[in-house]
Amino acid sequence: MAPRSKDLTAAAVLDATNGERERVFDEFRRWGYLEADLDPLGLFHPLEVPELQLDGDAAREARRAYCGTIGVEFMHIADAERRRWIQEHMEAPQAPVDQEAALDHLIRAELFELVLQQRYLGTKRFSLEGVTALVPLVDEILELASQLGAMELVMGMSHRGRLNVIVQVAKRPPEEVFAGFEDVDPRSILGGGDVKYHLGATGEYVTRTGAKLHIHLVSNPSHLEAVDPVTVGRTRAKQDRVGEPGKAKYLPLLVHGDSAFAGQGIVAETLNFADLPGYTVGGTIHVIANNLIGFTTVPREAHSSRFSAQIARRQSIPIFHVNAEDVDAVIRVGRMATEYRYQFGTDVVIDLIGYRRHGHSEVDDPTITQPLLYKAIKDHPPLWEIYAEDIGVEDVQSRVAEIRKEYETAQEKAGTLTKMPVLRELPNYWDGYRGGRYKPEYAVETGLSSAELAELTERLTTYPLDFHIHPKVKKLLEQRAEMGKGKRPVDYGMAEALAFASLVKSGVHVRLSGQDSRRGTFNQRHSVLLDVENEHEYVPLQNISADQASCDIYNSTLSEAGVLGFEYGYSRDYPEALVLWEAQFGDFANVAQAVIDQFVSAGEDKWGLLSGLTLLLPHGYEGQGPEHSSARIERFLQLAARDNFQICQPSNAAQYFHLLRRQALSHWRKPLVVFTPKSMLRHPDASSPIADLTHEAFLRVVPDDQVTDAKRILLCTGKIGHELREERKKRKDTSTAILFVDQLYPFPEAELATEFERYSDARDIVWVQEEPANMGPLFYMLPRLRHVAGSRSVLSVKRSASASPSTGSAKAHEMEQRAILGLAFSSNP
Ligand SMILES: Cc1ncc(C[n+]2csc(CCOP(=O)(O)OP(=O)(O)O)c2C)c(N)n1
Ligand SMILES: [Mg+2]
Repeated sequence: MAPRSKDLTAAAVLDATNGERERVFDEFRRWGYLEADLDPLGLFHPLEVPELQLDGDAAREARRAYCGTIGVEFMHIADAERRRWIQEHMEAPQAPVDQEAALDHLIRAELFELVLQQRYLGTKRFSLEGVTALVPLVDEILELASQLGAMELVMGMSHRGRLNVIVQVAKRPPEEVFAGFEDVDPRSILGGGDVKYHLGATGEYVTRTGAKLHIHLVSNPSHLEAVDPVTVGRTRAKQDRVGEPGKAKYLPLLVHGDSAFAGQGIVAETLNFADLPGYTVGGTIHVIANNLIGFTTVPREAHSSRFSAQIARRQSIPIFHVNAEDVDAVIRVGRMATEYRYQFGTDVVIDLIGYRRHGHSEVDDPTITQPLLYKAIKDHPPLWEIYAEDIGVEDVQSRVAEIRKEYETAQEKAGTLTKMPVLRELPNYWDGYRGGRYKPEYAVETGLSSAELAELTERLTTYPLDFHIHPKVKKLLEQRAEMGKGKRPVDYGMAEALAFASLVKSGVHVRLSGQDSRRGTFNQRHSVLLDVENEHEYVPLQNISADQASCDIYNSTLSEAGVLGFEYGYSRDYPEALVLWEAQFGDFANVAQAVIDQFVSAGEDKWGLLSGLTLLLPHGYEGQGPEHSSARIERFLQLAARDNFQICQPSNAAQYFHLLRRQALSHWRKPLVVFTPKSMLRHPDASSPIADLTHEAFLRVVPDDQVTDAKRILLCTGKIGHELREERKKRKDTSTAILFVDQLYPFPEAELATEFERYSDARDIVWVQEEPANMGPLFYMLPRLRHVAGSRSVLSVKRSASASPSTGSAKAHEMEQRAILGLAFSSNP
């Protein structure tokens, strides 16, 4: 039956009303956050958005949802379902909040700072006051996350409020933190250790509903935001260890400063990992502890966007701005953000807007640079006071006195401690791995039998019958098959494939990432075969044996600091794996210098934390100009001390094979820096007979088996050694021994002494390098060589000191190279 016309009209009116209401709401959904009431001090004024100057019931309702103390940016999210999710949650009535618990968190957080302030006046603690709502916020995140399957929170944060978080979130007993202020045991860490607001901590959190969550606060350096990719990489490793459920079980949380979030590029690099197969962790929760200041710098000087959080807008993820003094709203945001992360598996950003009670640190006077702001802050009551009044709690003073007493007792206890407490426990997968100085007992045999090599070769060079392979790759695999059979010398690409294959076969997980690493920048790897007709992938390294470990090789984003940080983090939670990061050219590693300085080289010294991360850095002077020649060997050697890492340049394919296997199989867990070849990748001089892969182990110094009775010894590392041997052949020289130092650090003193003894008639020992005098290993080698050489003279040949690593002219390079070779063989270099 057709509807009567009266119904039609009513429906049309209803439609029109709904349409109008939706239109009004949409304006507020889109722009509401700009008019939201976000700053507790009221100094960061809401904007007046023309589109929102609307009257009527719908506008009033929409304003209540979107311009209160929560402002959410979400209309840039491409996915309609996700927008609808946010919309429904923002427009729904508010669920009740456990206000008593929230008040308790606030009092605890504020009093902790107060006791520190009173007992340790004049020391830095980077107080949380002004954004103490962080504590009930994290509590709510943990409450929800545990309901949704989380077992562990992996948390990265910098200085601000860190000590408070160690006590309130990681649940370390407060006396452990106070002990840091007492500096109870300085002798135990002479020359090492770190300041108290950088150390990591672990603990157990019990949620309001009684669930237990492990908390892991990651150690971090002063370098703001450098810990971000490390935290995410650590989370990924923990997740990978347990397979698919890992994404729910391990939740990463990053707490950022507002200035740092906007200013540090590594934030953008880390955000960019969110949805990438090799790097995703199913969503990181980002919290900006936004005090609207960075040291003395105000937002209008710190970012070109209205909110520091807006760097995250390039991603299809929500940004929740919330007034840090509306505690209930903060908790509501924590709930929404966590549910969203679990629902959609993406990052979310919470911009917690408050203020900073004191100066940047407590020894800094902020009234010099922000006199008016600090006048306002001086008269502003602490949040617990405001909240207690809001929710009508009367006997709050007795609660305050009780908590203060607890902290004071803890503080007195700290004064009686004689040993610095260790704030963290290591997971048991670190059992059996060793750091510290190298000991001979860490040596491992790395050779494989011919039969094993043949079997691996077979797996590496075959693919399904119906696979349409690219003709060039086909040829490469045919050549590799010949290499495995000893019909052709093994090159670096094959040596690496055999090393990886042998490791995964024996159960060692291999993970390598870097720019264009799947194919290899120099066309040398081809770890993934692509069917030319349908682009289906076949990965020989994933088809080695039925019970093999996985071999994951990823093309990384075009980032160095972020990716290296991630892989360092990964290595921290997967000590049994061979984890490698590859630079496209070695020089690009300097973009990741902060990660190298702060984590890779110093992590053990500062935090007692080990890593077996391997860096592959293509290096060598080949006339490609200042930027593609040098991986800056000198920088790594300068960082080397107390056996903190291994620095090697394998001179041939077999050496590379043994080195990779040594790194995975030894229980000495140290970062390994490998200078890898470019032009020598397939060069016959640097290729190896397959028999060399059956030898016992990596040679720190590669002896010269062509000269027995030398008058001179040329010492070098890398490509130049092959050029020197070629030159020697041309000159028909039989009195010069040429040795490769394949391990630069730890210094192979015993091996060199043996070689020098072998050539007892050699009077001159000459260090030859391609690098200019102010670069390369020269500064490092000379004093050490003199020590080993005794009365013999130690000379050197190198390029003249230079401000840039090399010439930009290929011809000039050739001339220089000839001069080096000539000098090396002249009697008076
Ligand atoms: C990479 C880096 N650059 C500079 C500094 C020095 N520094 C320490 S804290 C700070 C201000 C940080 O401001 P913000 O990110 O807003 O955090 P807040 O201290 O306000 O919590 C600066 C510049 C640093 N630690 N790291
Ligand atoms: Mg700040």
